[in-house]
Amino acid sequence: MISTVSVTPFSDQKPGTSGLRKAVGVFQQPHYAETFIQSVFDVLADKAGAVLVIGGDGRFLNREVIGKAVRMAAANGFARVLIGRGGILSTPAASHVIRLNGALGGLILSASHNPGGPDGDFGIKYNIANGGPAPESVTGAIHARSLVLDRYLTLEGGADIDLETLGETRVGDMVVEIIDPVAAYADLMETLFDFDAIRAHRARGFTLSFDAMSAVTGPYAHEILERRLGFTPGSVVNGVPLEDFGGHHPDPNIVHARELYDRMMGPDAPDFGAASDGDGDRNLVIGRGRFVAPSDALAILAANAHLAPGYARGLAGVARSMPTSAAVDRVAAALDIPLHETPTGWKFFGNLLDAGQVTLCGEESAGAGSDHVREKDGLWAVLLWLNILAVRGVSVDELIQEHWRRFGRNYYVRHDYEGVSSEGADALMAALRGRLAELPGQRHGDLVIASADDFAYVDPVDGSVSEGQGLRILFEGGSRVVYRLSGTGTSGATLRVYIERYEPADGVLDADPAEALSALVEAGKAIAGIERFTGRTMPDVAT
Ligand code: G16
Repeated sequence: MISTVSVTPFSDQKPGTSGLRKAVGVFQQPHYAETFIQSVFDVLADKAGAVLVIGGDGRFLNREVIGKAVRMAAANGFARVLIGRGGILSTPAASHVIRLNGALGGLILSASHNPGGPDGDFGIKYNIANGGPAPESVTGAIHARSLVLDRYLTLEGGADIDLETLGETRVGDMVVEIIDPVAAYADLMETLFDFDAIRAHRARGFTLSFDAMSAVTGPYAHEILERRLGFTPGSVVNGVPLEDFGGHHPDPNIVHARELYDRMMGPDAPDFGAASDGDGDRNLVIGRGRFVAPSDALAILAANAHLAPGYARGLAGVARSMPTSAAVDRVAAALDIPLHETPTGWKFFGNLLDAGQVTLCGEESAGAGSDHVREKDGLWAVLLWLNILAVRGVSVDELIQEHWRRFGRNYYVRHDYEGVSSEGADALMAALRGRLAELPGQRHGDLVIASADDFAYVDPVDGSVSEGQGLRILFEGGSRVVYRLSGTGTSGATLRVYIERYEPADGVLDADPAEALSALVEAGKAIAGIERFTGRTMPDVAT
């Protein structure tokens, strides 16, 4: 029986860069998850008879919220929901399942790279029929709806849904199908990459270590890397998804994937090391003795993608988020293909991918992907690297050095000031925004500011405008510092400062980035008054 439950509307729970992300305790408040889910359902036309995909990264609350979402989907008229076994679907796999099954959309339950467990974070994100994150027009409508919503619909009673058994059952009039979360995704990967070439490379002695960080990619990596490609069992570590990620912070960077990093820099390093995040859309790649910065990785993948069967025809174009380094721009110029610069957030790539204007896209925040799905994709990136290395027969270090010798190097670092007060962070951004016009011509040591602006984006496909997407300070010679506030944190504010300097191909290519960027780092601190507004002299994380 359908029941209507009265609720108080949200006062202000605005979805961020990637859906609604909050501390677990917030999601445990009565009717909180339901209020958001009903707000999503209320803005969707054509629910009746439609298919909905539901899955998550296995974190604490995943199963509970799936139960709520299923009952609500039945009460809201969906005909069918597809759920990954155990409630598991990586974000890219969910994107693929939505596309493959002609679903109206999907609910992805994840807080991505944020920690999990009772004291961690939880999140819900809605993806649309193209498999990608809802664009701002939809997230805006969901937010507006949540501010006035006074009821939700659910189905009363009934047994708990068995998430472990593949096959179909019914909840009310709706069919619930539990699907294998891995198979279709692994099959898709086999169509894009030359698994024979990778297997042959492995047989020649090539070794790898993949750290699934006790998050969602474990089952995918075991199946693809160990079973289908034949890498030695044990090549995948931390391969069982845990509700609290085993206490790890499932963010694949050199701080949180330290064990992998240390191993890759040590005497017993395998040839290739990689990690993915909570929901499987980010990637970290480290060759033996060589860390690869995400912006460089995007450029290298773009330059070599044609070596994989799925991209043998070349790339229609490439896209990167504005704070991502311009390394890929040089590749696009050499390939004579368009380069698009979008705001931060995967949702901004969706229209370009749908319109066939770009094939590959990526971000400095360890995300890369292509038109095979509408999300960034951690394991996809790993497989593209493996395919390229297998064909080229070079090491990661050789590949990256060769790339710099051809295109030059964009030295790059991102400084994160985490958990600063929202007031301080907002005041810093407002003050800097107000001074942009007076900055050109200002001198900081040898650095002279050439221009300064607040990044705005006009979507070339639908003409929508997104303003206030980050403050850019460009110096004479092409170096730059960018400031923006994170849209994915859950406590206080995180100030991100992105620092970049280009070194031409005949310059010094193998310097320590911290040294190569030290003057810019200091200028960046001074220009924004970081210490004055945040009380911090040093970032918490430099990646
Ligand atoms: C999300 C988006 C990414 C974006 C990142 C930025 O990543 O999907 O496209 O680059 O947020 O985060 P912030 O706003 O904190 O800089 P994820 O992996 O958290 O879904």
